[in-house]
Amino acid sequence: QWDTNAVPGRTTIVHLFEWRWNDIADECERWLNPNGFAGVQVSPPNENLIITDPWRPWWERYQPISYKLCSRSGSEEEFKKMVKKCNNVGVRIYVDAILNHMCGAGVGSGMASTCGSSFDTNKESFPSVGYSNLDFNDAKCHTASGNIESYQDKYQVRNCRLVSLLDLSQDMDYVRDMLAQYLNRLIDIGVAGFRLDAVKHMWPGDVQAIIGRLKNLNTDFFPSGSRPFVYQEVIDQGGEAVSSSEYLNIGYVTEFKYSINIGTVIRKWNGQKMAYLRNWGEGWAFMPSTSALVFVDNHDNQRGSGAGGKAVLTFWDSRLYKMAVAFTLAHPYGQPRIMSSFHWNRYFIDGKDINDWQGPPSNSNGSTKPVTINSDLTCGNDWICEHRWRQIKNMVAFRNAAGSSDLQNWWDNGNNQVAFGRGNRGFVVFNNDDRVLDMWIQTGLAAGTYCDIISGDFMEGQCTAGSVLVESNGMAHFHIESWAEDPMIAIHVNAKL
Ligand code: QV4
Ligand code: CA
Repeated sequence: QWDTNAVPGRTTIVHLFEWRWNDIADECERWLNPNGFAGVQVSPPNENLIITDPWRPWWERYQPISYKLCSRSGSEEEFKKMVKKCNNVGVRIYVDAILNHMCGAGVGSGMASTCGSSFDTNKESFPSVGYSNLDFNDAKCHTASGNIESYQDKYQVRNCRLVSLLDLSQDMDYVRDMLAQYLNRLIDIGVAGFRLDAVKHMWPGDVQAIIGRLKNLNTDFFPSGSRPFVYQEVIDQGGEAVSSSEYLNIGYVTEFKYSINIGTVIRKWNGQKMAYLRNWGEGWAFMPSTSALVFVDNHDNQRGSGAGGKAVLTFWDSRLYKMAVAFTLAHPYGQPRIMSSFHWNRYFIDGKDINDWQGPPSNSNGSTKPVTINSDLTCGNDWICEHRWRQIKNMVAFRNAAGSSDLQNWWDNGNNQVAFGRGNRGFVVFNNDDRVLDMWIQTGLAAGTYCDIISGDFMEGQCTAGSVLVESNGMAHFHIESWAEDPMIAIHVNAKL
């Protein structure tokens, strides 16, 4: 549960939010494998409610109708093909699994679902799973609305409905069976693990019991005895009845403080400065590094929901975002996940984005548009593909090169110019001040010329842009203008001339 099951030497997970299975399969072969990505978090593959008001929001996929594998991302056959193709090139698949609930309570009945399964929310009936009203928590919830009304009461948080979503009783054998069966089917297909949705809203003992029923991974792709990697979505910024520490013995947990704080520091809000990142990680009261799933933004907080508010950095603030992602990938704390987004018509009215619901680029019949690739290797059809941005793609390689080397040779100017190395494997320098950085700094690297993988690529033994000369004593000279498009430099041993 704590091993990503990645191919050795690969470290970074990318969330290909709302991508089609066919596109992910292609991306594994043409981009993720050649660039050393560890794996992909995919959107929920199971059947969900079709919502038409608003028109096909991305969040309809968080309203399950059954565990059949058909969704806007594709069919069961396509899903299987993707898993196989990706595994065959050493890229793992992690499934976003919704175990807490089914669809919203007020939906009614019908067959407006992505595989056409019927349901009736008035009777709490989901025939294709066999759930009836006996399988939901209603009797255990004591709020007037039946919804979670206070996050200060752990019983409400676990036993009442999250925004009216029908709340499953994970303490019941039948529910545990259905959920474990769903996950085990995915394991048989060859997935490497799970992002568990809304874990704060399930009792730790119940989550544990379900995970305990899971098989080992499919030996066509993994060594025998391999356990699924598990990372649990628990938003804990402090101040609530439920804390992330309750789940650390089950698997990894999302560290939302990471996302909120890295945004605040890089934006230089609240008097924060990069020099304070010297003790980043546990020193900032984050959970232990070996439990922390870390990210600059996720699919919720990049559009203002979840947690983090306006501090969160996203592709919309690309310059600062690249710095935050580069810092995250250079720093040894946590298991990183990077976001790959689609464009939506963000439009703020009174501070609220009225289009935050918009789903992926789609055709008029609601089908998701394919990811097209432009000649400059960026994506078309409104797919942002942050994971293809040179600076981000090359920092994934940096993290792979750094491996388990310790953070060393920290340097800062007491303000927003900082630098650090990873043993003798890699070194990064950031200038987030409004004055030039012009310094000799100890890198800890062996003498030689290294490509700056931020301003260019290391290709066929050459640097396509800047390079850094490390002297025999490990010192190197760095010059970074404050107005540079990317005010940072990164070098590592796998991009050495
Ligand atoms: C609304 C009202 C309710 C009302 C109900 C009925 O808010 O009070 O009772 O109508 O009329 C959508 C709508 C939401 C609506 C709900 C039910 O946005 O307004 O309720 O459907 O019809 C995603 C979206 C949600 C969306 C949900 C289901 O973010 O907006 O709700 O999908 O479609 C907490 C949790 C954390 C959660 C986070 C967002 O602790 O677990 O909120 N994060 C995860 C996912 C997230 C997902 C869910 C959980 C739910 O990352 O994407 O929510 O699966 O912090
Ligand atoms: Ca619950």
